[in-house]
Amino acid sequence: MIKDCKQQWWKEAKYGMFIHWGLYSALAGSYKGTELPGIGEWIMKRLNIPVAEYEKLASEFNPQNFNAAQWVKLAKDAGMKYLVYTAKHHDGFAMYHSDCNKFNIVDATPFGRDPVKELAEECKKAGIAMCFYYSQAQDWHDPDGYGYGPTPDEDKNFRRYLDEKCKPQLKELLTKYGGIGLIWFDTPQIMSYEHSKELKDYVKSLQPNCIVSGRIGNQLGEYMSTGDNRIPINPFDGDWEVPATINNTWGYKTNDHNWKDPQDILGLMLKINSRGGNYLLNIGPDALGQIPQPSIDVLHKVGAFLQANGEAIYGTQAVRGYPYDIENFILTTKDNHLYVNFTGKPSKIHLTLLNTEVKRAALLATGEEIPWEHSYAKASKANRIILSPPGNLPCDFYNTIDLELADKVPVFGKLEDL
Ligand code: FHN
Repeated sequence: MIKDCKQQWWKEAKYGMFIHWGLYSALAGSYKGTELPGIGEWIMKRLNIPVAEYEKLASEFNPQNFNAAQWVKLAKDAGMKYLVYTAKHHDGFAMYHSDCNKFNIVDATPFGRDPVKELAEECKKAGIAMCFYYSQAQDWHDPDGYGYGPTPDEDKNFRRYLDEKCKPQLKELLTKYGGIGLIWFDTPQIMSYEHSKELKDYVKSLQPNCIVSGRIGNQLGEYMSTGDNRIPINPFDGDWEVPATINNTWGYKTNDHNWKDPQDILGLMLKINSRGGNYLLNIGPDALGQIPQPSIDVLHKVGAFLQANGEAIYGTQAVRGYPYDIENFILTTKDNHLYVNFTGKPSKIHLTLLNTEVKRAALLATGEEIPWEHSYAKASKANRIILSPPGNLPCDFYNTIDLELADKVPVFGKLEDL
């Protein structure tokens, strides 16, 4: 089913910040000397930490270095347009001040501050959409949440959990912090169609413009959420998003050093945007509220590209019909502009099968015009544009040539015998 989230800001945003932060961040990937092999936020479940033991983490959770202004500034500098914060992950701990459940960062920790209040204020100032991740089905702290204890989920009183925790918390999130861009539901598991529908309707009744993410369950999401770190191989119709990590974990892990570099991240972003999607890139702050330095560094470098070349990203549409997969460039498009995002320092870029007239070719970052030649292969009726970028390129990792065309994209020829 083609999804339409109906919110223009989200369609144009293309790049957002995911934040996985919770009590699991304090364990940082190991418990009582046992190293967790997988993603950090699953430590309670995977290492069988009893609820009573896990609760004790709260009494020591004191992220003294949390600074909402710094986090939001990082998102802004990185060129991200929305921020999705884990208000409650599967461990059931609310990372905001919940009135209906004491297992939350204000009531259960010595920290005593409400990060959401601070983040929402900073987002508002910065023009970034504040959004929440909320684990609507799994709750390892509530006896009727999925995944709690050994009882099969089918035997739980999910209705009670919905009425006493999930819906009251959604109400808090959607009434206490101003306009919320979207709720990022996750892992619906065996939720019934009626339950997914009820939660979606509930969100809409509180904030009609708040988008309901793809993982509400039962195909009721307003955009398609791909698998984690999974990119559709072809341009994909409708609204969709790829949630993705910078290293291998969402929640902070001391020993995960498998950081992607700016070249990787930009390549992934361009690929996703080129196929019509949004890129939701995660950071996992630590127990003190500090964002790992490698994440900060990579986000700044990607941000530098976006500051110079953002026009080739924000508000773009999927590029449909270009028949070749060419290694050193990725195309993005908006109206009658085709953006050639290329790596390295090629002296020539061959763009074949472009069946329209080029009006102007220029580096997006500087406006410097680029010479191009046009050739036409009569037999295959194939047009070819050869671009000659300058030796001195303004940006690291990727540069962008803005081709102004006589027609709106798609304007590509078919693959035929040459
Ligand atoms: O189980 C979660 C996981 O911890 C993480 O939050 C990701 C993010 O997309 N979602 C689930 C797995 O897909």
